[in-house]
Amino acid sequence: LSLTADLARAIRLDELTVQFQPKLDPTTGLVTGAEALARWRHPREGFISPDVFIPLAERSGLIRPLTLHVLKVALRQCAAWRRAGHDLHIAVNLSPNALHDSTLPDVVTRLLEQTGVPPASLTLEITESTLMADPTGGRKTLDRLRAIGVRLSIDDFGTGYSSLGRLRNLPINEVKIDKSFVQRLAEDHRDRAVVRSAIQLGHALDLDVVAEGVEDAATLEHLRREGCDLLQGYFISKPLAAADFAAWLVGRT
Ligand code: G
Ligand code: G
Ligand code: MN
Ligand code: NA
Repeated sequence: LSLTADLARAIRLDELTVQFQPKLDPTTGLVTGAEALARWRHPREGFISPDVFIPLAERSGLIRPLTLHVLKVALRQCAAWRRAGHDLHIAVNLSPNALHDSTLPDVVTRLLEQTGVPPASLTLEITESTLMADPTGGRKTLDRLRAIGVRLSIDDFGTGYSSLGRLRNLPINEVKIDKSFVQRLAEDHRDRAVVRSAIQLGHALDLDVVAEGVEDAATLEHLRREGCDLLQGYFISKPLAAADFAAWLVGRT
């Protein structure tokens, strides 16, 4: 209970920060964007994982202010990069309850207007299990977000038992193959088969295909050859604070 009060305060006082993990286009070698990942450094407990505080926020009614905070920080950062001449897009994670917030599309519209980030430069990542657990609940919100021009991505793809019929009918732009299939690609032929099928399925449905969890050069090269559109993982970079991200970006060109 007191951790909940601490989280409410953390959101208010900017104790909750955001890191950025680059996404690489393997055909050009260019960084095209970043995923925003929330971080909480508790004054007494130290770093608390999002795997702990996101579910806490969901249970305690704090997910709306938290999502708003991360969206705001991420879009402001994206706008700053774009002003500095980096044509980057930004991806933000949505948790299950965020889709049930009927004000979300209006909030997103307002934040896009305030920051000047083009709608198509914002991707919202929603886990496959969220989408499949609740086939109709969030659909209206998804449709309204798509109508704004925001991009939608299925996160952790491959772990949530999408039916092919559902996948075909969702208003999405992208699938993001879960890192559990990507991390051991180089050693495990079954993972290579799953990833190849996911890429082919995504492309057959006119979706962009992103892979996360790229941890070595062999995996990057394999995914490039297989036609994966964007890559993310520790081999490219771990998530970085905004200042470090800008320095890293400039340093690699
Ligand atoms: O880097 P990592 O430990 O941050 O992330 C752990 C999990 O927390 C991932 O599943 C990630 O999607 C999730 N996560 C990180 N930041 C956010 C956020 O701002 N909102 C939501 N809903 N999930 C997040
Ligand atoms: O669940 P989601 O995909 O949104 O969250 C991404 C999570 O994966 C974050 O916790 C992030 O820190 C982590 N991550 C990013 N790149 C790698 C990687 O190459 N290997 C591993 N094991 N985790 C990664
Ligand atoms: Mn994600
Ligand atoms: Na994921």
